[in-house]
Amino acid sequence: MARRGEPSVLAIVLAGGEGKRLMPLTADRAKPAVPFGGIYRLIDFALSNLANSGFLKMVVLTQYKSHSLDRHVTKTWRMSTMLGNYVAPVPAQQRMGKQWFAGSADAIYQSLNLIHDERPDYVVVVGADHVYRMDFAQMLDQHIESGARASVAAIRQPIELADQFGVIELGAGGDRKIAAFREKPSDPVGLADAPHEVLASMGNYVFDTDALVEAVTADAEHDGSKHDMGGDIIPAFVQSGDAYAYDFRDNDIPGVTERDFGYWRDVGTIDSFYDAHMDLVSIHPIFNLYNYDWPILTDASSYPPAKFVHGASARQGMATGSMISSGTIVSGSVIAGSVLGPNVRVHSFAQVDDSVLMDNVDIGRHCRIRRAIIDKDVHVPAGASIGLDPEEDRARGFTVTDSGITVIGKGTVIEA
Ligand code: ADQ
Repeated sequence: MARRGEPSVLAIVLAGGEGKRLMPLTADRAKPAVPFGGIYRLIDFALSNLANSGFLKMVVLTQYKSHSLDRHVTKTWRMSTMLGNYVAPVPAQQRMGKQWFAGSADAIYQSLNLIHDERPDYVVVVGADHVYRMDFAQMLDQHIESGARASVAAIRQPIELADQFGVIELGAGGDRKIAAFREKPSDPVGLADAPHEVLASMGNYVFDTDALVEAVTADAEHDGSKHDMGGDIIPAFVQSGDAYAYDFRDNDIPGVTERDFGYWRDVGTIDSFYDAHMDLVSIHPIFNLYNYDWPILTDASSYPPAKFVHGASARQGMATGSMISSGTIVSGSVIAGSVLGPNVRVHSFAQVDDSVLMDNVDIGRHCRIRRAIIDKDVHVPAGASIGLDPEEDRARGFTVTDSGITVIGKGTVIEA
């Protein structure tokens, strides 16, 4: 419920992404449902940011392999509806015919009934696959002040990544009006004050409600459109002179320090997903999960605390530079620089370095694990090595990135 005098806001979370570049982690789940940081799912960052911003009416548009995403949103983010707040997963509606969603704008078009039911003053549209903290209420304030009909959150990124982002060019006027917007350009132009950088769209938008409804409706009737927010809708607002950029550096978050100021990671590839985990376990975390002034929320499991014991090995089970989730037992083995999810077992004489182990992974005795991501429910048999020899890992059917990260998909059976 909006407080009296405050604008009413509906948040739409785009959570239909396929996440092809995160395979095999997205083999049977949507990208926003991919586990992150031991106990979270990627979508928890977007939903936590919205909740902390005070925007408590959220619809989550899902489509691709949405089962585990639906379950997570329903189970973890269910709210009391007494005050009119909700987080509702909404599967592809197919209201306009049998076709699957064509793109993110089509997803919104097919769900216009949600906007009509809610009749908000503003609609905040956010992606669901980034790791960051952001106060969308500050972006809304600027949106209202600027007179924009559409605002696009913007962050500087290295120019070599321009083909992964919508690239914004500001006008010469010194205000933040967007003069040009090109989705994933192959010939980007650097910024005047930083030729090796571009101003990238973060995929988060604020719209006047009627402007968004008009834009996605007009787009739906346009045959040549890919029905994509970044590719079609934002460029249309730019053309009519109604789009403004919101500079992420203006976003002031409680508890954020110089170390994690401006942190935003698109974890769309295995390497970036892995690197963002290493950011969590660095000594002075550059992404600080322990900032309770802007908490990242998720399901609080009822596992017992993590435990470190002697196993058959004479050495004490131990972990350094690591995050170890509840229910995990490290027995007579050593963990370093790693993130372990809930209910993992690591048995005697094993060594796990610089790795990400998800729920219920079981590491047998004498195993050596290095620079690996092991998805849920994988049992690694005694004596196995993973991440030490890329050729051997590939021969065993594991995914190995060019930078040498080995990934083992959920439930993979590994031969002894
Ligand atoms: P991409 O992430 O490549 O670029 P897209 O694949 O449309 O764009 O994904 C955006 C968000 O929408 C993701 O959260 C995805 O899960 C979701 N999504 C995609 N199709 C959907 C559908 N049919 N239904 C529901 N959800 C859907 C976008 C912008 C760029 C910007 C980058 C920032 O287009 O301009 O720079 O995000 O990472």
